[in-house]
Amino acid sequence: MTTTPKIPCHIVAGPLGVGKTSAILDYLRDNATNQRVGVLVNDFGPIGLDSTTLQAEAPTTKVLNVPGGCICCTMLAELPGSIRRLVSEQSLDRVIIEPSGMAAPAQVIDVLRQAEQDLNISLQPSIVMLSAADFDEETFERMAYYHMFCEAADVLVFNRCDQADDSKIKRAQQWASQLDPPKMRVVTTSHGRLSSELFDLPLETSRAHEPLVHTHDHHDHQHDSTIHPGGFTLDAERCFDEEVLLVNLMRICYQGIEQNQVLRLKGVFHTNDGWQSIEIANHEVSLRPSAHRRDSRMEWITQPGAIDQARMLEEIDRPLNRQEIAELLESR
Ligand SMILES: Nc1nc2c(ncn2[C@@H]2O[C@H](COP(=O)(O)OP(=O)(O)O)[C@@H](O)[C@H]2O)c(=O)[nH]1
Ligand SMILES: [Mg+2]
Repeated sequence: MTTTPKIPCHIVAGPLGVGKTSAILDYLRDNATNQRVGVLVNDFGPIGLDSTTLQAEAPTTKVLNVPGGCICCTMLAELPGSIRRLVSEQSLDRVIIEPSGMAAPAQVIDVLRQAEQDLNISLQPSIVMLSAADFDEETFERMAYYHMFCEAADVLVFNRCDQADDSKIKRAQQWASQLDPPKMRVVTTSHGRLSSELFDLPLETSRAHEPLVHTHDHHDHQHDSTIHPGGFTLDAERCFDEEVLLVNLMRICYQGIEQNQVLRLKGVFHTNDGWQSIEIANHEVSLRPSAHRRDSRMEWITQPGAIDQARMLEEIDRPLNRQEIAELLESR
């Protein structure tokens, strides 16, 4: 019999772009100095940008990426092995798992629960994030997509409250408080700022050890073959023009590439204004200084067709043309 204490293991789930990585980073900022945290990220793209960001911003944290590509399906099969790798390399006080936004959280929880004993981990109350800005009673009642996330939540977080008005936030809280079985906590926040206490909720009161009430079985979760990930890495020496990058990103965010929509895009670039982290999420472009500066890299998901590396590079580095800029500004 081993008497090694079980390692608390958390899952932070939710749709693509809702703020999962932001929440994990926020936790690490406050806690990574006094405990050894292992983070397992299943990012959407083949490059593993979230894990790179996490590693750059929280260097003492052990970060492991489970490569995406085939997204949910791959991750489920590889999850126990990845956790084993993470915990065997060094002793950890805690493990946090960020499943891809495309994975059904209940399935991830089921896989973890089956492997709990074997991996010497103890599954903690699940944290599931949704966007307060997306809240609407009718939609949340109607769509299996939202049921899937809400049912798997022990702690339900409405993030992006900065993008929702007060009455919407109140209605979201009200709606969530009537869920059955009741949630351990319903939290509203912005930018993934969560109280660290949510990672220390007592297990006794958690529903984590009861079987989840599955109203949707595995067949409900089908791989969406119209969604295509892509990515590239480039030598650190190559320097991009920040303005060119930004304008091109705006174009592909608002207009797509040919008939394809860019659902999500993330990258880190060496520019004439230093290293910048760029992003398309929720139909918005953002750019901010980056801690990562080893190489330029980017990944994306498009729908309904795939965009290859060469084409994407050409799109983001395309020389600017005044008329195009004027049209772009007008179309906003
Ligand atoms: N306005 C706003 N942006 C947010 C919020 N939370 C996260 N973001 C931004 O949304 C983007 C996606 O967040 P991320 O944490 O990577 O989402 P993930 O895909 O769930 O891991 C990033 O650019 C974040 O900075 C929020 O509450 N409000
Ligand atoms: Mg993420």
